[in-house]
Amino acid sequence: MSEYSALPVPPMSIRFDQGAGTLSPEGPTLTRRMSDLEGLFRDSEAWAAAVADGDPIVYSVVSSPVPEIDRELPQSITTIQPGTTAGELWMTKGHQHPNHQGEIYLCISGHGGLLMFDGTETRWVDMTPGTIGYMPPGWAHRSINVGDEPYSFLAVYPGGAGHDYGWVLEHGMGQRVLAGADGLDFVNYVEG
Ligand code: PAN
Ligand code: ZN
Repeated sequence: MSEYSALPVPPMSIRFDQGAGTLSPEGPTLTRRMSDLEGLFRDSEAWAAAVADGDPIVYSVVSSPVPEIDRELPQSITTIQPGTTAGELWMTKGHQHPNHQGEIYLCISGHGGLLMFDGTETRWVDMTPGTIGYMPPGWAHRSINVGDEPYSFLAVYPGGAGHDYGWVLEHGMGQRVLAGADGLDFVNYVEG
């Protein structure tokens, strides 16, 4: 207990209430509506129409009280609603960790996918309850609900990792994921 004599948070247990979608004790909660996803869907007119038509909640993120600071290990649970916009499955914004640190996701419920992009190559991890997806340092990541019920997953990441959303706006994610007639359609990010 040398440098860390005053811990920001004590040792604790944290409970997730699946029905309510809440963590206890809780930290910040984020709600991402369609309007928060500007510039991310392939069809910007369909995106604008969805914003005008009720601006639905696409996903929410509940966090524990563990702070996003170096050496801490924050956690959050993201729940993405099922849906498509011009065929493109609903998703998170996606980001890169500027400090290039690893992260894990654990699927809790529903059916999703984890799309990773290192600027050149893309990777896809199918996420069903019990699956742990690993994002190595330097891989931008986006989560996508590929099912017809809400998709929830736990994220655990280094507190000093930071979140760079501009990276995805600039570089894309390599691919997009659309709902096809017989399953998922992966298309190139720019052409699709
Ligand atoms: C996750 C994400 C969360 C929301 O906790 O932040 O799923 O996605 P966006 O941050 O891309 O909107 C995580 O990867 N944290 O590092
Ligand atoms: Zn992350």
